[in-house]
Amino acid sequence: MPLYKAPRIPSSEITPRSFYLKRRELLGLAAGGLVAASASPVLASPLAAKASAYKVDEELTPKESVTTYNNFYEFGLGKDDPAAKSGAFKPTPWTVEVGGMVAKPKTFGLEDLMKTFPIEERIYRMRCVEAWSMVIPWDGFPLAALLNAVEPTSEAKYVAFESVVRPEEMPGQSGVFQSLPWPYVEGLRLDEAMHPLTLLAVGLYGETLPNQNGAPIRLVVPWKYGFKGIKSIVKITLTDKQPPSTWNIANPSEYGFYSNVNPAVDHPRWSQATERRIGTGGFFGTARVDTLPFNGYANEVADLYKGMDLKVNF
Ligand SMILES: Nc1nc2c(c(=O)[nH]1)N[C@H]1C(S)=C(S)[C@@H](COP(=O)(O)O)O[C@H]1N2
Ligand SMILES: [Mo]
Repeated sequence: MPLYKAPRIPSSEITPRSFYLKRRELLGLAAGGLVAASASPVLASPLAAKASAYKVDEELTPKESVTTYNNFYEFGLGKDDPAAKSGAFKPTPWTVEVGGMVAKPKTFGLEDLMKTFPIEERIYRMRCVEAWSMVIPWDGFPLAALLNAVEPTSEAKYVAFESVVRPEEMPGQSGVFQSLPWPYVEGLRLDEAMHPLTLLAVGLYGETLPNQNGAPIRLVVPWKYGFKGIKSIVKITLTDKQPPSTWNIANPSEYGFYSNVNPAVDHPRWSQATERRIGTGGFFGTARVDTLPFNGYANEVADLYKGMDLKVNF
């Protein structure tokens, strides 16, 4: 069921022309001006995303790869499990409980969130800790907008996130052998959470977020490894203590709390100096490119970590 119906901003206003053309091909749109939402059979539920200044001028990862090569252990360990096994998951209705050290705790309905906070398109470079990367056009709103609405108190120093637990809809959460403890949890320092790059995504490629990508709402932090981008969020809590994070609990020597993309700090079992750019060099191509400090967002975020030893705080 579409959550939001409005004509989409033409891609020409958002992306460089080469990507615009490529995108039009992908979406199967006819040449011409504005395409009304109802006129396109491809856009089942277009999002009213506005253009934003946040976009990398790199080739977009094809939607096919973005939606079939996923990590979402609630649906299984394989990259194709989330797309194959998330069909029974129901992302609506949905609420997100926001509380803890805030003046105005509130449980938001999803439609409420999407009406209250203007949705922007952000084209972000994404880097998984497994040394692969994508360039994804997200649709979402800054996490800061939501946090400001609930008014964090002066004691709040961190933000804790929690994913949904629904073993009956998520095959990776049932059975004897559990890959991870549930719920999946993550955390950010408050200044990281308030940074304008930090997004709550509700869509990608102009459409409602597919189940496998974390429907209906997930975190996107483009300068950190992908696992910080917690999916299917049901709870956000402001706190004065560093929150637990799932991969850090699972293996603290391999996955730190910060997990900023850093080519100079290798994972104990593999190098982080380069990455496979999924979807380049043909279908599921694997062109290898250098990994950039803070995933290329150093100008925007390096100041957040001034004076910190990033080898210790990995
Ligand atoms: N709840 C939950 N969130 C999650 C994960 C997960 O297994 N469960 N995997 C993480 C990892 S390792 C990555 S790389 C990204 C992948 O997001 P994508 O499938 O949209 O590319 O989601 C992150 N968020
Ligand atoms: Mo990842």
